Amino acid sequence: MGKLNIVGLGYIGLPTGLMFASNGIDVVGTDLNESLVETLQNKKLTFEEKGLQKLFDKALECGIEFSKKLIKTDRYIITVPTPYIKESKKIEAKYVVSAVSQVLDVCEKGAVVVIESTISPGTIDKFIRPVVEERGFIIGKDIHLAHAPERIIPGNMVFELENNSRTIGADSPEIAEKIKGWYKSFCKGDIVTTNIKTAEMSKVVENTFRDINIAFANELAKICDREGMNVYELINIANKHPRVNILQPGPGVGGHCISVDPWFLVGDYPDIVNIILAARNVNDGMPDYVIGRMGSIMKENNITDISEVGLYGLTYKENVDDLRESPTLQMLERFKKYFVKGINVYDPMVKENKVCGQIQNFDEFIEKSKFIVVLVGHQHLKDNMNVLKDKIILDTRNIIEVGEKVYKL
Ligand code: SAJ
Repeated sequence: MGKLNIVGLGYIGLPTGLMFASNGIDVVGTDLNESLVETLQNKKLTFEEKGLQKLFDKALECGIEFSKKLIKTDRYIITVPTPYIKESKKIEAKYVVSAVSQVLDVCEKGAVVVIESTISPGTIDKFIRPVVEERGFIIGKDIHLAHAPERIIPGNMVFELENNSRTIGADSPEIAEKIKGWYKSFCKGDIVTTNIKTAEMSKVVENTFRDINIAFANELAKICDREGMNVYELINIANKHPRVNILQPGPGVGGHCISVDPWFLVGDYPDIVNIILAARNVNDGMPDYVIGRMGSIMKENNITDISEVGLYGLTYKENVDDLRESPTLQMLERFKKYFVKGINVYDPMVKENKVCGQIQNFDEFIEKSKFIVVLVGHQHLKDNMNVLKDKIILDTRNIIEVGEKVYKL
């Protein structure tokens, strides 16, 4: 077998490539983003993630290479972004189609092309096969297609890469087994093989399940607020039941996965979806709900000056530096729309200023903000709880002990 070419070195491609390389596979990672490739070639990581530096060092020792151009080989794993089109809610397949097309320009005859990026069910049939066939390739002979969706959770990627179970969908059991052999180099979990469409569907369904469960928790938070009840206590009690496992309410569902994938099902099955769409709407409505809660807390405490208000946390969840689809960004968009200016924003994980009002100095943020809305439960805040004691707080992540001036979701 030739080198394993990882195409797309983002949040999934990079750790995956490093993991393969650290486990004895000859890997080259490719990305069109020249500065990203140069950073990696200069032995610097492009994002922060627990355990990634160690893995990077090991992969470098094992000889991983990074390239701006695709090389000729007989095996590729594609890990490029797959967003959705805002209006239609259907997948934007152009990046993945373009990556496959570029692979066809260079690959060896009989090459195996595995797509790891999340794709909506039927994407390979609808968008990839036609491109391959138009180019004169016979699928199953000149080229083999497969889908091996990733499942790793930002914040615990390295552990989950090694320990999660995986799914591999291919046109034939032989190709599925061949790919399984590659992943077995590091994956300690079960590796289940199936057809391509089931693999596509399983990934989207897993993230949709979580979205629906979070929406349920968010709806409970609203019910409890109306009843003056503590939603966290309620969920804690309900979860003592052996078959109940409710997730946690929060300011909204961000990230590039859970807030995106259910839309694929909404876009493709508009006449069938009910729960899936309702859950999306509940979760997408949470930033507005938090703004509403902020308004009533400000009124209750006679706060009229927005520059006395601080939003803690810009990332989509705790202890990551990823801002994609973050609830805080969604709230800031709303403020912009209504010409609300001057709110303070702080996030210890975001070292460059990305939004108006962002402050890099934590002490300055604390000093300016009489009312703090905790939107992300970073470890940083847990380590600095003492500075919050005289503040009015809306804690949307349930990380602060209940107190006189602490409001919960
Ligand atoms: N959230 C809540 N309440 C919860 C859990 C999460 O409000 O109880 C929020 C988070 O704050 C965040 C969003 O949901 O804004 C998503 O966070 P997450 O930690 O649930 O998931 P992601 O997006 O980081 O990663 C998910 C994972 N999918 C599942 O757990 C089913 C991961 O395993 C996938 O690999 C990843 O999506 C992906 O790439 O698809």
